[in-house]
Amino acid sequence: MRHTNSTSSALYLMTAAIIGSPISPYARKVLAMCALKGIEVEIDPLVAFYGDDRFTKLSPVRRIPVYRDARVTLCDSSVICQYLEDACPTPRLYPEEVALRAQARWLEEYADTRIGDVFAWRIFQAAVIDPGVWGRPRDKAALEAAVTTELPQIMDYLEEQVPAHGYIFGDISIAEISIVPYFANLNWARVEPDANRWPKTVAWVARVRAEPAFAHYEKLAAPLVRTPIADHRRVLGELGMKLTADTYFTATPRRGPMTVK
Ligand SMILES: N[C@@H](CCC(=O)N[C@@H](CS)C(=O)NCC(=O)O)C(=O)O
Repeated sequence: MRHTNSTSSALYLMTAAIIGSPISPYARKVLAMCALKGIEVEIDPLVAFYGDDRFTKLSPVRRIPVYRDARVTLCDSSVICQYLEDACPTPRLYPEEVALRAQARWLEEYADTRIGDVFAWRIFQAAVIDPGVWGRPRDKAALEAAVTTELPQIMDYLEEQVPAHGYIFGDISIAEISIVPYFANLNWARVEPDANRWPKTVAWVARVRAEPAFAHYEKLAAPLVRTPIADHRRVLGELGMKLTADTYFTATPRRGPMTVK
C-alpha cells in the first residue's frame, strides 16, 4: 500500500508528455484518463502523418498517442491507460470486480478496433483526413455506406450496453473513456446519430461529453479540425494548452506502416 501511494504521488508530481493531436480519439482517451486522475500533461499536438524521422524511432508504427514520463515511453492508448491505472490507482478507472473489469476491457477493445474502424477510418478519415491531409476528394459513396450500414450496427450494440442513467459500471470507467471520444469525430465529420433511434446511447454520450475531463480537450480540439495542420501547435498554445518544448512535426505528410488506405 505504501509503495502504491508513493508511486502514485510521484506521478502526480511530474508532468507527463503526450505526443498526439487532441483531434485523435485515441489521444483524447489518454488525455481524459490523465485529467480524471489529476495528472498534469503537456502536449506535442502531432497529427501522426506529419511525424519526422525521430517520430518513427519513438513510435515504430508511426501512430499516436505516445506517452512519456520520467520512467517510460509507451505507444498504444490501451497500454498507456493500463500503465496510468497501475501507476496512479486513484481514482480507480477500471472496475474492481474481476468479471466487470474484463467486460470493461472488452468494451475498450471494441472501441479501439470496431468503433475506431467505422467512426475514425471510414467516416472521419473520408470526411476530414482524405481532403485535409492527402488532398483527395471525399469518397461520398463510401462515407454514406459507412453511415447507413456500419454505424447502426455499432449504435444498436451500444444501446444494449449503456444505462438510462449514469455510467456503465456505476462510476465513470475505461469503457466511457475509450468509447465516447469517437463521437466528437463523428460530429466533426458532420454525422449525428439519431436520438429517437438510439435514445439511451445518445443521452449517455452527451452525459460523458459534458464531464470536464472530456469537454476540456474536445473544446481545444474542435477549432483544430478546420485549421491548417502547420498552425495547430500555435493555435493550441494560444488557447492555453501546455505544450512540450520539442515537436516531432515536419511539414510533409507520409503514410505510416499501418495507415489505413
Ligand atoms: N491501437 C492504437 C491506435 C492508434 C491510432 O490508430 N492512431 C491514429 C490517429 S487517430 C494514427 O496515429 N494513425 C496514423 C496511421 O495509422 O498511420 C491506440 O490505441 O493507440
